[in-house]
Amino acid sequence: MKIASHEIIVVDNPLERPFMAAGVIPSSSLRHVILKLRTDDGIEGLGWSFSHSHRMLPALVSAIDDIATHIEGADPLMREAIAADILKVTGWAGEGMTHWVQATINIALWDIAGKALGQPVWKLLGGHSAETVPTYASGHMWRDYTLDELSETAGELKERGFTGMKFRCGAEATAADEGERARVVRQAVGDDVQLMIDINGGWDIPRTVAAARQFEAYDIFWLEDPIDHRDLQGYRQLVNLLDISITQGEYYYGYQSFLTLVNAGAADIVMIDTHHVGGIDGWMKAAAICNAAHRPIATHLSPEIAVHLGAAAPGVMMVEYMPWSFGLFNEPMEIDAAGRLKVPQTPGLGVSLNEDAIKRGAVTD
Ligand code: SMN
Ligand code: MG
Repeated sequence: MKIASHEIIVVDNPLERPFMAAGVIPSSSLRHVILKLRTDDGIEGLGWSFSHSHRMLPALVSAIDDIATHIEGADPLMREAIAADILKVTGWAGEGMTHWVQATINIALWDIAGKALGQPVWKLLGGHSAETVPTYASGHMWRDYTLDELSETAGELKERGFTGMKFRCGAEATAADEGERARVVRQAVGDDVQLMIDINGGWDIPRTVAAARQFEAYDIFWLEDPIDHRDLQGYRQLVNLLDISITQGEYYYGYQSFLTLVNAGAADIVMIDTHHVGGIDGWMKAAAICNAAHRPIATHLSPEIAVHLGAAAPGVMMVEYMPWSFGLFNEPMEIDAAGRLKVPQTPGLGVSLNEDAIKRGAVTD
């Protein structure tokens, strides 16, 4: 089996409501770059990347196109050889977009592997959870939500069956105001829902400690990315000082950086982003580092892929249920009566493109 050809499509997928996150532009849709990677025996693997910003997206599309051409003729099951070959010709560009390119290719290669072998990806990765994985609702309750909106949305998510959910803080004038957000969300959902708070960086240590003291009253399951991810000593201090679990890792590129993170004791729970670590193989390596350091893992974004990672790797505490690509695929991501995410049972990643949504959102310029 050989990689024979590819096609790239760029698609905007609308969001229910424009979102605000620190360091990320407000946007009303998410732009996806979808790679269809085809083999000489007729298998098509899907890989994808995405961004809220449209800037540099043409460069990413062009880079994926260039590298997909570069690997034509390779055996798609030889993923490590392909990754090394890609690194040889892209390493000069350093971290960042090179990981997005590697990830998009690697995800498509895994989809091909699953389809070629007739197995879901999670099982080929060494599955241990065949039915469901723990999940929490994300993608709502951004920083621009008022207290009333937070309360209403938290109640709705609980109604939908979620037993965990994340909301955002970090834009309020005082730590007490941040605490108010936690109070209304906790009040809306009662005692038996896990609540996470994401700051996306920007706080210093005194502000984090002051806010965490407020949050403690509302049984917050984790506090995510309060300070700059590069401040390893700061994170180590917070991990040691606070009772609330500190989660971080989504901003780290490459699986190797997770060794630095865990060795520094810079997180209670480690969040690994599939694209930032260069795809599914990179994610599994980062997860193994966390396993060895006895740190629980949370996935970041891309639930269609992350559900496989959660079903394959030991130590995955949570799969983030982020709805940004919902509608682009025919297969809904379903939660069961216990609020757990159902694991796909069909070969490969188990997703197929919804051609209507692709046509509707096609970006042609
Ligand atoms: C997040 C990630 C990417 C864009 C916006 C928000 C957030 C999360 O940090 O963890 O979901
Ligand atoms: Mg986050």
